[in-house]
Amino acid sequence: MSVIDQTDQADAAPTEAVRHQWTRPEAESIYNLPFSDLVLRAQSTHRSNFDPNTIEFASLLSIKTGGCPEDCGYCSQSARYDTGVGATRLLDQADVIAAAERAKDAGATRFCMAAAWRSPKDRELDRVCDMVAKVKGLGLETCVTLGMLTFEQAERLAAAGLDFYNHNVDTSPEFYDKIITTRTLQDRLDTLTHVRHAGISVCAGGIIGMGEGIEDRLGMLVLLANLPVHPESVPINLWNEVKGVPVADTAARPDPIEVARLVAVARILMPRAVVRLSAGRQYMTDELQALCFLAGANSIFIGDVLLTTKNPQRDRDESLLRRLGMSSKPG
Ligand code: SAM
Ligand code: DTB
Ligand code: SF4
Repeated sequence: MSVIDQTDQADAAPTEAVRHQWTRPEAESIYNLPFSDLVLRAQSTHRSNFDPNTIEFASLLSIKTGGCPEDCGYCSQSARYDTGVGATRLLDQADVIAAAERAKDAGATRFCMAAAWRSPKDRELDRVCDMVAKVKGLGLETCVTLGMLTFEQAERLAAAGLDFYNHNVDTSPEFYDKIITTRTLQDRLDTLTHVRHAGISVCAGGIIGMGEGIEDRLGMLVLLANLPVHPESVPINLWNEVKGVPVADTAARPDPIEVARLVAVARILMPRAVVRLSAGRQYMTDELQALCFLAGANSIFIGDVLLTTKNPQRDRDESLLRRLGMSSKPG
């Protein structure tokens, strides 16, 4: 039987305690609840921790695209695959600030800057730290995803005022080696520890639809939920199709009900995390997105592109949220 963390439980919501010792069988039995029971439990947990009609808007910018030495089998930016995505240099600060201003005008509250690196070099990190400080000065929350970090690098980002670091576990421990060989899952967990110890909030999630089983999707959530502190943000990405990568040969788009069930499990296992419907919303119907919000998702990326792939158009998102009576500002 799992043990409830007494310290966290004291101030936790009555519907779902914050726990860090979830088991796979527990996650499976929650996932397999009758759908109405599952969604009710997830929605009750959600309401105890968040305004249920508020969605966080995050905006994403690729500050350094392509030419990445890593072999992540899903990614258009790996130099190892012929995907048609070319390598760029690190963007100039002025271009990044201009993009952040546009994102703020479009309603984003968080600005995420992503670089196709295995890990940043010192002089590259200096430039990203300057960008973080400037973007924060616009009144936006800042997030970066730059690959693996040492503790010292995380400390430098913290000193620049960085709010969040995104580094995904991507999939279950069992499926991981089928997708990536150039960095281990432990490497990723080490980076998350460095980020956490530097006092930066953690954004960590993964990808579904690469050919993994439901047990892998749940294994990924259990891994995240059993970190010593839950990630503050959990992005759930549906694999966005990319031609020329290994995952293109194994991918299978998840059944929509499976997606909603998984979001509900993420909400229940990590009651206070902001769960983001991240990549892959372009394949979701409005009805599926509505179900996912009901199941506890409360963040999206806005903007027509993510890094190298598409995201729903702004007018489609606006129409959906209007019809659902949801907005990015608390009601
Ligand atoms: N290079 C850095 C790294 O991987 O650590 C940061 C950028 S990387 C693009 C950030 C995350 O985006 C990956 O860990 C993966 O979870 C997600 N991602 C990449 N390509 C994707 C795709 N085609 N569909 C869905 N998610 C994707
Ligand atoms: C995350 O989990 N999803 C974002 C962000 N973190 C950096 C990236 C999605 C990338 C989708 C594929 C692309 O556009 O190239
Ligand atoms: Fe490189 Fe990140 Fe893409 Fe992996 S996911 S190939 S590390 S850009």
